[in-house]
This record gives sequence, C-alpha cells and structure tokens, in this order.
Amino acid sequence: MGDSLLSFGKIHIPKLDREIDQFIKSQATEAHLLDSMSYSLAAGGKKLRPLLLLGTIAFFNGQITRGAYQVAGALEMIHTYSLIHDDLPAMDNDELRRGKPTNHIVYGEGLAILAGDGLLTEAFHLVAEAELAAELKVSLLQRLARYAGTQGMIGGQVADIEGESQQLDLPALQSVHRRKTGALIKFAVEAGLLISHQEQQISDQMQIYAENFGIAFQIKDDLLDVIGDETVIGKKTGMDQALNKSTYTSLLGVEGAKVALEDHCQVAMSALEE
Ligand code: GRG
Repeated sequence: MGDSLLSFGKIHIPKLDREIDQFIKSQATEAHLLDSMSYSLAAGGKKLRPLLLLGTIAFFNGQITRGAYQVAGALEMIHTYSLIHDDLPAMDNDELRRGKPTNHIVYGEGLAILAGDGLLTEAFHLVAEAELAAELKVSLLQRLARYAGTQGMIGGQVADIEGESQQLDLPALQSVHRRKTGALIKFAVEAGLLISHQEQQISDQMQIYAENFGIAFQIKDDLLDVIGDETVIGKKTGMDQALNKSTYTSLLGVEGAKVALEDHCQVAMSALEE
C-alpha cells in the first residue's frame, strides 16, 4: 500500500507541480509575491489531498487529464494557503513548518498574508480556467467554496481557536476536525468522483469513507504530536499540548487514540469496499 502510494506519487506529483508552477508564474506580477507563494508550495508537503483526488479518479478507472491535475493543483494551493495563515503570529505563531522556516519568518508577515491570499484566489482562478466542461467546473467551484469556506475549513479553524479556551468533548472535537481538516479531504474524493463522471458514487458510502479518512488523518496527527516522528507532519512544537487544547490523545489517551485510529481506518476501508 505504502509502496504503491509512493510510485503513484512519483508519477503524478511532477505533473501536478508543473501545472501549479506554470499557472502561478503566468499570473504573478510581483517577483517577491511569486517567491513567497513558490517557497511554501515547494517546501516539501506530502501532496496528500491532490493525490487522493487523482487516486479517486484512478480507482474508478477514469483518465487523469490535464483538467484533473489543474483541480488537484488548486486544492494543494488552498491547503498551502491554510498552512501559511495557520503559522502566522496571530494564529499558531510557528517558526518552523516541515523543518523549514515558516513563510512569515522568511518573507515577513505582510507578504505571507498576501501570499496566502494569492494562493487562495488563484486556486479558484485555476479551476475556472481548467480544461474541463463548463458545467463540471461550476460544480467543482461550488464545492471548493463550500469545503474551504466558512461552512468548511475556515469555520472549523474558528471553532478550533474558540475551543482553546474550553474543554471539548469527543463529538465537539470531531465537529471541529470534520470541517478544519476533513473538508478538503472530502473535496478531494468528491472532485475525483465528479471528474471521473461518477456523480452517482457521491453516495453515503463514499461520504463515510471520506469522513473517516479525515478523522483518522487528524487522530494520526495528534498521535504524532505526542509520540513523535517529526519527519511525517514536519511541524511539531507540542503547541496543542502546551495550550492544553482538546485533542484525540488528551480525550482518549494514547492507547485509546490508537484504537480509534484503527476503527476509523476500518470503517473507511469497509465503506470503500462496498
Ligand atoms: C488558516 C483558514 C485557515 C485554516 C487553517 C488546515 C488548517 C486550517 C490548519 C493546519 C494546522 C494543522 C497542523 C492541522 C492538523 C492537520 C493538518 C491539516 C496537517 C497538515 O497537513 P499535511 O500533513 O501537510 O497534509 P503537508 O505538510 O504534508 O502538506
């Protein structure tokens, strides 16, 4: 599984990077803005979300066309913007991400904010100009706005910040992460289905798969925060622990979180098999 994901990545990541690079270069008018956007895009992310989108297409034997890479690229641009803004002094105030200085440390806060804004805006521009049918693009843009926007990732981030001052129970924590982390993962799966003309597959089972994948991803992130492996997520300061924030490990303990991780992976796999 790990090997096949690696070889899938080796084939598709260069094509994905080319689409993103080409597009932002064609749009950027200011050299420093382009540098700042490119710095975070090239900082060594796993490209999990675009690979999940492309993998969903491959799973249904769809063709991975240029349009698919463009939408997958837009998704990575939105993810990258969210990390740049999340690291800012006004949010998590992190100096390192993926083992490298964060965007605002290198380029200053003002340019980091604008690089994030640029990536977010140009992501929608890229989908709008993608080599796909107009009707499909409208549907993708609507979903992208819903999942990245106030009902999705942004709403989840706000709920996460507000939750720092109180003890959350498990359903409340899941609601935060369903939006903050899970929404873009859900977009990856749904966009892959739409692009491969499998609309009817946006079914309960695929929703269950995407949601449980998202929760499992977050539990793993919380576990890594406690038991380590800095190379995987790349930014580990133990900040959540320091803030006494509710996490899966603080609510369930390390062993409980490992069991929950296994459970969510199982549910996701069963839904996929169905
Ligand atoms: C600022 C609008 C706004 C949103 C921020 C997603 C998010 C919301 C913040 C990221 C903070 C964080 C550490 C969340 C936990 C899970 C997560 C999204 C980890 C990072 O994703 P990876 O591991 O990152 O896919 P790479 O580095 O591989 O790209």
